Amino acid sequence: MTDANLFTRLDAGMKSAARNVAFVQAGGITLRYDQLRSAAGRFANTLAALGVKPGDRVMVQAEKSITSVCIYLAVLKLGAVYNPLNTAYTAAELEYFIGDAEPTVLLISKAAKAALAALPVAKNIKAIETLEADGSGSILDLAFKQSDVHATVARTPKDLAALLYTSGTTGRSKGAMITHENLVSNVETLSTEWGFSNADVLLHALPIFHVHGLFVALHTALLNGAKILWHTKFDLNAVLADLPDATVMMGVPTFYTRMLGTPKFTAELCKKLRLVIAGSAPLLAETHIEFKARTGLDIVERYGMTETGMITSNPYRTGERIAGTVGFALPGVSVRIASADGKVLPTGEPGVLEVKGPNVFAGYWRNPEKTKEEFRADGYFISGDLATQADDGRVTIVGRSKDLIISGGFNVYPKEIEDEINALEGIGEAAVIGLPHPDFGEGVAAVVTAAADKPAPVEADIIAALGGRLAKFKLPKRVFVVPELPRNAMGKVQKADLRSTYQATFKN
Ligand code: MLC
Ligand code: AMP
Repeated sequence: MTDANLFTRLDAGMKSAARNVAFVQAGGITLRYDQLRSAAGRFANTLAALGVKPGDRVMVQAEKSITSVCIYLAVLKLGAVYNPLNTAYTAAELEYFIGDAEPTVLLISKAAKAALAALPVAKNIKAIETLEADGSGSILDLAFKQSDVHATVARTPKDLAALLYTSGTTGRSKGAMITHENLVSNVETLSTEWGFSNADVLLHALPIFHVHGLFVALHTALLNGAKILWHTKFDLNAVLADLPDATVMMGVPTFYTRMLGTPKFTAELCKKLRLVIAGSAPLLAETHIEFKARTGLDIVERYGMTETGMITSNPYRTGERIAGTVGFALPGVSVRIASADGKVLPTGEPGVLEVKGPNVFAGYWRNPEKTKEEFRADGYFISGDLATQADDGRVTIVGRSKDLIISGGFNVYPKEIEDEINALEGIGEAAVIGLPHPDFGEGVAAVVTAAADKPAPVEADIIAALGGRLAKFKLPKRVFVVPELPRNAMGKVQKADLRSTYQATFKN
């Protein structure tokens, strides 16, 4: 059997750049590729000693650090399944993920571990080790005692490499099962399409618990043995300070609107930049145009999903990058536009984008019904994004058929927030909507009614009550109390009316 393990593929790039710098972090911390490879071996032995076997889940809820990248690589090397979680998730949210993913090992900060100890579900985990924001923790202490030699476990293309949770329209998150083939095919395609080489220097300021920062950005750099300017978060001034050394930058639209918001961001800072990628949320055409006017650079907007990796990209080498469009299906990836009942529509007509290819995930974790619902009989995955496709194949995303809010690149499903608000004392009913937001693209807002014979709920009380239960990025930034919600003849809440009533809420 040829080994299809993603680690093996990335390792070829890392090995060829053994003496080159892999990571540079503020404060002078650097790590070479040979050191990264040896750390991956050390952590693989550490996790194996904790009982992790091929196919087991390793759940990681930790702040972004170079140590967590080493652990990610170790999990791949072991043939286990990497299961990263947004660091903003509360203990209440974590309880669900642990019960669902049943990890063998959980890596988490010391503070969060203490909060978790009381949860009955935590008892099923073989080992809970700590990992702090500075990369230290009990897992690192254990790793120092291990050898750095660990043979990579061979995987088939269909074996799982990662389990990534995406929130669902029904309120509960679903684990997307991502295979080695998904990741290898996507990184090879992107590396070629976007012209990566070991001369590249990537400015990495995205979180590494989602597809964009973990797969798109990290994989393209590692595959090529490129240098990574490592930012633990997006800090505008730190990013501007490193920009003159970068050849590639990747970000969500909020990164670019924040950069354009300061006169300190100039063409001079971008003189080495050859590739600027935007995605995870719609990039406003005006941001694309303003970026070009300021820097002379045309942002390459691409489109993707957790379940599919990258699906389309604007052209890097030849062809126009058109503001407001997401470009063409990547090589090997097939897209079509269909009606809600699955009929393929004529060119130019708006409909739901469906996608098929080696990039498309293996289904939802322990959820065959949901998996079946989201796939057509001929294997196309139903994205839930509304799009048009021109004669030449160029795709434009025009909306969403799924009830989803994307705030600063993070997905928020209204149903989950509505369920939490409806469970609060004194609430009649809640409708959660996304409203235009100058920084986050969309901002979360809720419109609520009082329960029968109860006093009008108070905005601050609702936000405070949700605070302990939901991650901060999901919290409504405003709550409006109304006598009743607008409904159509069928009794369905008219969210479009609410969006129009409150559309100026977050405007400057
Ligand atoms: C932080 N906050 C947010 C938020 N991020 N609220 C709504 N939406 C967000 N995205 C909260 C904070 O908790 C804080 O609350 C307040 O808003 C202000 O925070 P901030 O300091 O301004 O935010 P910051 O830490 O700078 O974070 C903003 C950000 C970050 C845009 C840099 O959200 C981010 O890195 N986003 C990237 C998400 C991403 O990687 N998506 C890829 C998904 S993959 P308070 O109460 O403390 O004031 C995918 C597939 C694909 O979609 O195609 O790529
Ligand atoms: P996630 O579930 O976090 O992977 O988010 C995937 C969703 O992000 C997609 O279904 C789209 O709705 C959205 N998305 C990603 N890239 C783009 C883009 N370039 N333009 C518009 N929407 C995007």
